[in-house]
Amino acid sequence: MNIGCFKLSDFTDPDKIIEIKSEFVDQGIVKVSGLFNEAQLEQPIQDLLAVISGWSNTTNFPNDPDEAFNLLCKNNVKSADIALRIAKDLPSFQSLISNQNLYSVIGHLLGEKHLLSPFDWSLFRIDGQSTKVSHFEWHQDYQYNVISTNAVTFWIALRDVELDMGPLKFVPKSHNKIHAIHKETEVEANNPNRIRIVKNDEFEQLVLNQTDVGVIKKGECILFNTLLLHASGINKSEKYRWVANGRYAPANDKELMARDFYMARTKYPRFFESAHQDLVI
Ligand SMILES: O=C(O)CCC(=O)C(=O)O
Repeated sequence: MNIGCFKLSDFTDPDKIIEIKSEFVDQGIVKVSGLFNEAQLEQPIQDLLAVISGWSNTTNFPNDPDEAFNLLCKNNVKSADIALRIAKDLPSFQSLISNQNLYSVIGHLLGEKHLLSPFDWSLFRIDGQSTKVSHFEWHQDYQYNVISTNAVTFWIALRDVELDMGPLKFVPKSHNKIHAIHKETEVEANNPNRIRIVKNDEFEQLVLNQTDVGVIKKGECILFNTLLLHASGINKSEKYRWVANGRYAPANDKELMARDFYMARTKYPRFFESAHQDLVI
């Protein structure tokens, strides 16, 4: 097993909470099941299909999400990108990522009651053979969002993610420093790899310890520290990988408060460069 697996009911037992927190602090990542019900997981997919079915103007639009998305990509690759933007704005997606169980579990991991979730940094991901544009190279989330160095990324499987579907790759225990990045000359807001980590000897050594999260069943949720090195696995299957992800951070983080809650946003994607000038090469 590559990752510590826990369930929602574990968070009612104080001893178990200590165990989960210590796993999270040590490894930088855990998996939690039982946070969401079937309807919460299914509604964003169904709502997205309904919107894109109307938009694509296709008669007999498939009911099967994989077939429907495949048809959309085949008709026009750009449509897939647009669909992902629509998906993030669906109230059922917003409701999924604001789920109370998710909030409470992350609150336990951080030992905090009040959390913030900057919605710019949530993603509805549908990754398949035809959507390679969304593939993430090795990175830390912090440089993208600059929320807090202890922010937690959540990654919810909306459908089973099998081994051939590109399980998320990560380096255990790699969450103890902010890596330097290259200075970018052009801002490409929609390029997932617009922030490039400096691949020095230390980085190369770290990625030798890479592993992946393995099979993730529908509804299971991976939680990891914003400094954990991670990357997309490649989906080699015929199916799509349906995932919702986003970030939560303590509302009382000292650095965040000192910056009057200023953080990177879609509008200010290069904030890391001014907040951490010493880490831009
Ligand atoms: O799901 C993936 O493949 C990668 C997601 C990711 O790296 C991120 O959102 O930071």
